[in-house]
Amino acid sequence: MTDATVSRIKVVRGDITQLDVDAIVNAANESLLGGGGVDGAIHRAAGPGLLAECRAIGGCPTGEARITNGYRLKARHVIHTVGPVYNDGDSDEPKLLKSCYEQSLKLAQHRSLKEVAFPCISTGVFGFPKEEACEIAVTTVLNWLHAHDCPAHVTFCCFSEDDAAIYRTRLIASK
Ligand code: AR6
Repeated sequence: MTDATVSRIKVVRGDITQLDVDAIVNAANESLLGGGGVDGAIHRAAGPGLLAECRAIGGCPTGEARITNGYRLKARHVIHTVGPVYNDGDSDEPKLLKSCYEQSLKLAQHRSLKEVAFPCISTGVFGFPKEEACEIAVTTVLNWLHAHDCPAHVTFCCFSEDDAAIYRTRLIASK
């Protein structure tokens, strides 16, 4: 991968609800009606307007994505994607996780968004192994950025320092 493509990716450790970007991605569930983890944090920070818009959407299948406004967040939009629950690793989990990243990027491109931030989708409550999920996330985002100008920048927002280290190591390896 070229340095120019890799340099469009940033890794930060922190709370995704605090980021001032065009869109943050939410690791949602198929109901789109909120939950725990990053989903709960995003709904708490965005306020009731987000839940109302999500309710009107009426759900989202695993591996797909939907976009809403950001309401009280600094982020202008929220892209809700539904990661797979990790079962045995042999039930399409990798394919579905890849699809989450691609479908989210596709929505960002469609709206001409410049900067999008992702959490580590499926690696909390849904139990996807962190290293394998990072490999899928970074490969999919790098391939997208290599082929598209939009979004211009992608941030991986990791909640723990351990997760951030996994992403930084993976990105260094891709240079
Ligand atoms: N900012 C960034 N990352 C966060 C934050 C935050 N504020 N809070 C947690 N994370 P999870 P999943 C990280 O469980 O595995 C919900 O109930 C967390 O450390 O939020 O896709 C939904 O409604 C982990 O690295 O999402 C679904 O039912 C990552 O976000 C289900 O959980 C994902 O962990 C989705 O499970």
